[in-house]
Amino acid sequence: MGLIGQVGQVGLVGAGQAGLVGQSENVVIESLERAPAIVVPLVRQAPKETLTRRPSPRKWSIHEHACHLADVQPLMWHRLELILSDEEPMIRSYDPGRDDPDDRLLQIDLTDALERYVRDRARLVERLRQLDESDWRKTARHDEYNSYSIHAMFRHLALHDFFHAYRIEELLLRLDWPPPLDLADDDDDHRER
Ligand code: NI
Repeated sequence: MGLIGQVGQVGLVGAGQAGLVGQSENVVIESLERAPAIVVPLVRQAPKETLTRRPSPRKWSIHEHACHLADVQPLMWHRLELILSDEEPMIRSYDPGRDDPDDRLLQIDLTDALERYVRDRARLVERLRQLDESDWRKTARHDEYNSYSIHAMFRHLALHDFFHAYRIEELLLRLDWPPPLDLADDDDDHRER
């Protein structure tokens, strides 16, 4: 069976589990549900010496990318409730570079942030599973996007997890920085590239 067929099957299983919505909503929920299991161990691999080290003065460290992922979740929760309750919701964009002091994320405790990320995400996934198809189609105006629905917002959040995870991984694997913690400790058999 080709890849498309397999993807279709996975989607059908997901749709059967939730019932309220179709495959495109369920894959978004499943991605949001699974992301912390990739993101948190990835962050935990960062050696102490490089955890808060910025690759350049204006670029975030691993610590900052991780804390940012925890930070945006209350914002998304708030947007969801606004779109569900308001007749003509208007969303104002959030840009940490524009809206926050430069060192704000460095002041946050990483362990607290990762715990919030996991806890808030579980709560969000539970909330999303209560929505029906018409909720997912609800829209808002957004000051930086030409269209914005609940579906688009949470697909964006799912992609956003991995956008920052990718940046974290780039920093973890930098040739001129110390290697990630358990890769450095593992024997060669467990190494993957
Ligand atoms: Ni971001």
